[in-house]
Amino acid sequence: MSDFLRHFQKQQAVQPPREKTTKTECPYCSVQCTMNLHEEKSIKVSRYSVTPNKEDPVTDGRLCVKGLNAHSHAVDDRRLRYPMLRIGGTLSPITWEDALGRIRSEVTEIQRKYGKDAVGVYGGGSLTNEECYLLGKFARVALGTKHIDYNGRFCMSAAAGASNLTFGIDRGLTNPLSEVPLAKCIILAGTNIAECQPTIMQTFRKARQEGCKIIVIDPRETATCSIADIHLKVRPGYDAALANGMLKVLLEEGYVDRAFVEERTTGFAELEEHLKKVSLAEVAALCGIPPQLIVEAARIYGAAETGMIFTARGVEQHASGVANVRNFLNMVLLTGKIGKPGCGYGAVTGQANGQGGREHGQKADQLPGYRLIENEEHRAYIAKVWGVPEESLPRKGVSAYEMMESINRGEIKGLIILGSNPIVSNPNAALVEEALKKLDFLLVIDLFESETAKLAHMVLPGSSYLEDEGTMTQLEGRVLVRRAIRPLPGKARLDWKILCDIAEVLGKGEYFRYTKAEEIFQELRIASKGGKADYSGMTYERIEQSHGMFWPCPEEGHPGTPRMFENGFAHEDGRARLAPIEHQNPKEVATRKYPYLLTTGRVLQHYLSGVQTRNTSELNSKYPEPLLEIHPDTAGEIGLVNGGRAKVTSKRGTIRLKVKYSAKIRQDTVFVPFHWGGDQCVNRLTNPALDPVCRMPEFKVCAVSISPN
Ligand SMILES: Nc1nc2c(c(=O)[nH]1)N[C@H]1C(S)=C(S)[C@@H](COP(=O)(O)OP(=O)(O)OC[C@H]3O[C@@H](n4cnc5c(=O)[nH]c(N)nc54)[C@H](O)[C@@H]3O)O[C@H]1N2
Ligand SMILES: Nc1nc2c(c(=O)[nH]1)N[C@H]1C(S)=C(S)[C@@H](COP(=O)(O)OP(=O)(O)OC[C@H]3O[C@@H](n4cnc5c(=O)[nH]c(N)nc54)[C@H](O)[C@@H]3O)O[C@H]1N2
Ligand code: SF4
Ligand SMILES: [Mo]
Repeated sequence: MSDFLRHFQKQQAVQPPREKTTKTECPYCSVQCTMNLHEEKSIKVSRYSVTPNKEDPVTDGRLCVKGLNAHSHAVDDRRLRYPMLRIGGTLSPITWEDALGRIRSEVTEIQRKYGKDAVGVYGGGSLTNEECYLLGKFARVALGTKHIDYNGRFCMSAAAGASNLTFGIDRGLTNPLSEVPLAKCIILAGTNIAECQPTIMQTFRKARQEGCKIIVIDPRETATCSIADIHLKVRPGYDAALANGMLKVLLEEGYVDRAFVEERTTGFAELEEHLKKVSLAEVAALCGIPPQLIVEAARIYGAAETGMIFTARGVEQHASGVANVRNFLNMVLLTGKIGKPGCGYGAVTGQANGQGGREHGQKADQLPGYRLIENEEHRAYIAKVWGVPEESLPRKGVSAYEMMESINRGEIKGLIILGSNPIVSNPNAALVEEALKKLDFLLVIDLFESETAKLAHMVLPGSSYLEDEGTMTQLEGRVLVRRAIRPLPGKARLDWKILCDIAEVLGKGEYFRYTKAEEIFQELRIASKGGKADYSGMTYERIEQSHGMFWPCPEEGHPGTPRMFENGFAHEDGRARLAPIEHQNPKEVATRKYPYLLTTGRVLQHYLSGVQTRNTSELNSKYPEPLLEIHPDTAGEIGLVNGGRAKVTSKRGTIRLKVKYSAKIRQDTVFVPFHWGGDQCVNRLTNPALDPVCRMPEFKVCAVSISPN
């Protein structure tokens, strides 16, 4: 050994690795668990690990397996580090200056030739509130296009649509999670909390220990069923019918809270009339559930002194998603179980900022603070905040999947995507891929070379949660500040800064001059003032002092609003709307050619289109490929073996998957998680039929044929 090496080794031995611990938040789901990132720095390498923040009041200091490994993708060497331009078929590094110059010429040329609306913007719910707000402003002011929408269209739109119609406002959970243990009956409809928001399972367990009865509605016996007293194994697509059956029991067996209905709702007579016509036997047959079990479930909810209903994508991701949710809201209102401790409703929000992401203007019809782009007063107010003439604000555009259709028809020629991987997560994904290939200019701002980035003309390296500061609104409606704790890798830039840089080269820089995220928040506060999602009373300082603040918070002295609807609903007359809901069959039912129902969703280890979690070996090794969950009897009929391969075909395409027997799923239904792209992308099969109100696609049911492969 040379003297130098000996010296070097000795040095290393005497210098213990330097340790640094910083507080951050998990970037994945809507619980937004806070955690500590530990960095152990020795001379050459840094080692990272994550531990829970024991003081987190929401999770009681827990993290799930995704959180425990959340540092992994963010510090990965495969992160994008330079802007890249497609030259001769491959993406090659270029400078920011060249990239921005190219964006200016592409965007200007497309808009000159085809008009302002020929460039679209597509956002996501993992961005901070500041970025969601800025993206909406960027589309309307820097590009002047009406075409902006985001992935929350596939996520929260049905629950939002239903809550707006019924309550006059949409905040995911009407009560803080700390009230869950006060409920004596909880209905979990199409929500798999054990795998999708694992760290809040403890609060439901606590409720159960206090004597709460839990009813789970899901075509599969999921891990969440471990806390269920009753499992209603509904046929996918029949939730509204099931709710009609339960409502009928509530009505006929005297569980209606007459005083509440009288004082705080409208529409009872119409609902009563409708329920008279509902046949429980028919409902039971449609849902594939014994009628007695439906009656029992309704009685438990009806008789309970307090109760809460939660829905998630199982109920919502249907072409009848809004109607489905509304029928569960009918149950909440009919029994008067809202606006009191332990009584309420929750749409269990999905993405990290799934709640804030839907409030501040990245939706086609929306302006900040839940204002509407077609409302003249709202337009005038926001135009004033932005300092632009009202006439310059575009009108409303179309929903996320409809943007893809518009691209496919050649109407939209340029697209800017920030924080989404649409060729994996859109329904009818093969068409979406074809459409994106037709674009004159596709710009993707991401952390990795995602499936969608691989198709792009230009890819820009954006920021991860460790580098990017801003506020996130978690599932309770609680706004949290997340601080930046690491430098950006390579030449990556902050997502919001990239938007400002593009605005600058498009000649609109004067509207986008911020030096830090907090300045954008100050503007967002003003823009949301007087809107439904009012953040105007919040400051970073106030938020940090109290582990988050619940909106609405209309003044600086205001404490925020943990529990909604204590005294009134948000419609002008203060009343909530009961509404008769006619059950509709899903758009595809089983036929001779396509005899099985396919439903889709999530597994514990992976997150959404999988780009981050597939790039995390600790997670990917535990669940490396999508499995077709199928009942052994059904598999036997088809001739599939456990661990063997199957071919699954819908009207839109075919994919091939590994088979996993599961006696826990209905015999007429199969389940496939959607975290993979390419030949394993289940969205090549899913049905893009859209809800008439909210434009949510029917991710949760389509008809398929299955054969051995
Ligand atoms: N591990 C993990 N956690 C996540 C995510 C993730 O990708 N991975 N994503 C986050 C996001 S963005 C979201 S939106 C949430 C989603 O959270 P969830 O909505 O809870 O997740 P899903 O698995 O999509 O669907 C929930 C359940 O609906 C059931 N289901 C299917 N069809 C029907 C039906 O017709 N009726 C009923 N009643 N149930 C049905 C499925 O069997 C499934 O168990 O999770 C968040 N958390
Ligand atoms: N079949 C089926 N399809 C579904 C669903 C289903 O249940 N079934 N669920 C739908 C739902 S609920 C959702 S929310 C959508 C989500 O689906 P997508 O919109 O595709 O969401 P992600 O996978 O989160 O995509 C995020 C992309 O942005 C990148 N990214 C993550 N964080 C950041 C960031 O901070 N900055 C930047 N610049 N990039 C970032 C990631 O690397 C990734 O490539 O999928 C929908 N699709
Ligand atoms: S529950 Fe959600 S936020 Fe918490 S650690 Fe798991 S994925 Fe992250
Ligand atoms: Mo979602």
